[in-house]
Amino acid sequence: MMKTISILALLFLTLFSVAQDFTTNQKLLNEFQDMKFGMFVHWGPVSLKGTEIGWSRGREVPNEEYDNLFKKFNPTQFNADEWIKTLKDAGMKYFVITTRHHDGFSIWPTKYSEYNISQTPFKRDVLMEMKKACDKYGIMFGTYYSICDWKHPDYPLGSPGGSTKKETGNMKKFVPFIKGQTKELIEKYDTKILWFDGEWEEPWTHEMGLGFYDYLKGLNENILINNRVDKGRKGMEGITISNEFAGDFATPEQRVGTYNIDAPWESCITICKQWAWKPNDEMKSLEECLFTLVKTVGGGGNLLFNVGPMPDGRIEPRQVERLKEMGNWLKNNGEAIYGTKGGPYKPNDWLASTRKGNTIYLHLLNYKKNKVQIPFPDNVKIESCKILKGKKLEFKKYEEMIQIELPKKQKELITVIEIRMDTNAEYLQTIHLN
Ligand code: FHN
Repeated sequence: MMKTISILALLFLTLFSVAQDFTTNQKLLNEFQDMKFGMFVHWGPVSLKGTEIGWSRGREVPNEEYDNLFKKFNPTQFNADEWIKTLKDAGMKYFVITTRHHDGFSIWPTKYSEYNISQTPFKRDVLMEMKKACDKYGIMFGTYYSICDWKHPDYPLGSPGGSTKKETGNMKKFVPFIKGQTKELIEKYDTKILWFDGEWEEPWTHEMGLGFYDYLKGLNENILINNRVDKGRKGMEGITISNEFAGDFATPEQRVGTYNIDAPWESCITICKQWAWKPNDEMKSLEECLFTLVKTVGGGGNLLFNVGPMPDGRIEPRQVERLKEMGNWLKNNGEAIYGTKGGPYKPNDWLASTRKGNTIYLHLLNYKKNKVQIPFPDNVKIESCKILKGKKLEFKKYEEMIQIELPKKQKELITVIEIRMDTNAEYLQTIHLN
């Protein structure tokens, strides 16, 4: 009898472990990965102070003052179509906005908390307006949601930065709160990406993460959930330390993720320094923005590029201009980005590469030499070699190498070379360049 029970238990455990194989909607994941480039938005009443969202509460801005900023939050120049126009002009394909950050403020009229947009002078449901604008322009709509909430009485830790304890903390009451709110984001706003964050603190456990992932996929299997739903994220490197942890994609932060063409990942990086708006915040150059994009895509990942809109509701004109410049580059070179796979050459500081079907795209970064010599398999025949949408280039192959003659003065920040071959480039082994 005992023997059959232990066999049944074993059977159940194996079945359960197999069940751990998280139900990711592959079609949606492929669509997500093919998009490559998205807009991340960190925004809320804190933009009135120009300090960092969440972290400046109880640090630069006393809790009392921070928690009353919403009474003055009135972004009258907010225009969802304008934001999406900026997104499209940048060549971006999807959108993720902070719905509730660590500071606890919800930008939609949620029934689970009074501390939301409907209590501001602005009142309008900016989240629904963004959702509608995304649908109108065919942009995938995603929602950032912080698991930690340093203001909410039921969440055990508080500001500054989760460093204080709340007597009232009770995760048994807090988890139903976040389940309620995320149910609204799925059922009322039909979010396609649940971009979690704030999972690193002690009150949130692996068991809670697993349960929450299954709960959300139970509500709608056709959504993507990042790896910050659980406790498997390896810090800012963002990779998932093992497949016992839930999450459909990894999330390196403020860095180009490590080359990986087997498991989906997305780097989230700021166009300036701070996530939320800061007056005169240092903004990345066009070169740094484009190099970050091609190295990320060349490494097999997506880039979620962040802007922090101003308290009046506009995205800062200089940031709009910089994004437009990125979009102009993508207008000419988008075929070497969208829908490609990373590699076969691992990105370094002068080259990144992407591939699609029988074509490899070399992205030469600020490359001034008049020829490029890189390893290339002898058993692969080259049909054509040219500047993307430009002139044919002379090349010669020898001992597992290729030498390509380049036009004299390359003025481009990035010179993209298209190499068509007689075999599928996606099957080529990864080639490490010194
Ligand atoms: O604390 C947040 C930070 O404010 C921002 O939201 C980033 C975005 O990925 N994540 C956290 C820091 O890891």
